[in-house]
Amino acid sequence: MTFELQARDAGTKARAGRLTTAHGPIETPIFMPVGTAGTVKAVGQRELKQDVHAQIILGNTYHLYLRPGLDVLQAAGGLHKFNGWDQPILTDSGGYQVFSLGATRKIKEEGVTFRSHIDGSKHLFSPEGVMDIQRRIGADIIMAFDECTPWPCEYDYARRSLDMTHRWLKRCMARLDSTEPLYGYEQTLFPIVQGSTFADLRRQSAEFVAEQGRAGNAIGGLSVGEPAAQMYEMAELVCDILPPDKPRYLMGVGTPANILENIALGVDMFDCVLPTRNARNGMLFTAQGIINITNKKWATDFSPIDETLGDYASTFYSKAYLRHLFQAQELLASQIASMHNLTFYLWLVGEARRHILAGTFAAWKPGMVEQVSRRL
Ligand code: PRF
Repeated sequence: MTFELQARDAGTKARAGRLTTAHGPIETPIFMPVGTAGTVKAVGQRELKQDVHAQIILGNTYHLYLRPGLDVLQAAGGLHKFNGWDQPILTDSGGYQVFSLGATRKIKEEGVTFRSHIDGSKHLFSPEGVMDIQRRIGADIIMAFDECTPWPCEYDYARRSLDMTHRWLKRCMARLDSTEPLYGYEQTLFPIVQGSTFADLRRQSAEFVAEQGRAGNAIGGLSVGEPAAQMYEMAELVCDILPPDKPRYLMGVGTPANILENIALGVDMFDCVLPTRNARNGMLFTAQGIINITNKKWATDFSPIDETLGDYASTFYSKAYLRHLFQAQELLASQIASMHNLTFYLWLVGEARRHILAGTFAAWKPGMVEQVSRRL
């Protein structure tokens, strides 16, 4: 995997780049739609490619391991062959998903034991096991096994957890580097910076991760309930330490405004369930602001969902029709809203990229942050 830095913004720390994987290029900054169980909920692969213009999607180790399971995925020849998505895929390590299981999981040095949310069966995820699982799933970018600390978090807990996440990273690297890809193409490991909202821990973690010299790096443990100002402070501190010639991925972020602000701090890659999850509840992100499409005020608004984007879902269907579909609990409501929100997120990072390349990002960003945060 290679990363070419194409431009740096003069007024902020924003960058534009091109990441090349075995399944094609990714132009950064980029948003990656979340496809937890090998499907981006309510959006088909053809629409993801042709309408949404997604360049890379996410999968989750935890969900795919439990269902359909590794035997099925391996028999298919990996996740790309199984779901028909022939562009890049990233899998999260399952750490984050397992930790959110709450009472049914136990964290130890060896790894995490947990119970399946599907049938209650007991499992162990260890750094080595999670590397083996991600080999069998076959994503282009695979994530280290980490602990995402809750927020707020005691300093002592955060420090001990961070040390364990660093030991786990070493174990992940040893395992990955001593095994071969199963499907003939390269798989790249991204380590994850943790350290909660403690500046000294974040600095220590960013330095440790930078020293490992992997092809890309991630920032975890943010957007877990802390105030946005603290998220930005930690992201900036970490970006300033991580190597400039490698892509930086901020995990699980965020709102359109969060994404623009973090691009300005030097983040290149994002993922979040917000555009798809909120779409299914009728919350639409548009270039004019945020819409709750179930609101009565849209009942006779026959204008397109968002003319700015120019894609199929956003221009073909009207606000009034989409509202009706939600009122009637029609399945098409989720499809249109999810396609639209994802198209908007990809449009937004594309615009950011265009402005970085043109040298106008710093001047463009504040107005756009305001515009996309408005409630209509
Ligand atoms: N670690 C992992 N996945 C994640 C996170 C993390 O800290 C987050 C935090 N926002 C989202 N997804 N492995």
